[in-house]
Amino acid sequence: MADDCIFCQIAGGKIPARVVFQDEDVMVFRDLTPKAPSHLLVIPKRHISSLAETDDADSGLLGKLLHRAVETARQEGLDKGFRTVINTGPEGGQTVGHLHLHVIGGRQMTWPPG
Ligand code: DGP
Repeated sequence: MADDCIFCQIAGGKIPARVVFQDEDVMVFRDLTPKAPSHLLVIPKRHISSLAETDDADSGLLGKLLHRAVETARQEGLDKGFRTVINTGPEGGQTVGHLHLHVIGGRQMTWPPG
């Protein structure tokens, strides 16, 4: 847990969020500033600052996060499709320094995202 990390604080129940799923390793909650009708964030409860900070030992956890993204999309009824995004580092557009996977859907997505 990183004391100054907003997602660690959400994972620890210290600040509120609209949580839709959690188990011992993973939490899913609604994005504060949704970019589509469904916009959720899948995070590891353990502090990992970005995808670039993961290694082989994290393979199981990364698989769990991806699987949870699929389950989240199912729960949201995104049967026509959805987008998963992991922004990494400043040039990747990452603004919160705790690994998170966006699950976005409920409208037509365009490519490239900009
Ligand atoms: P990124 O740019 O990939 O680092 O996305 C960070 C996302 O986190 C952004 O879409 C807004 C969301 N966010 C930031 N602060 C909070 C918060 O306090 N609560 C929730 N639910 N979402 C947040």
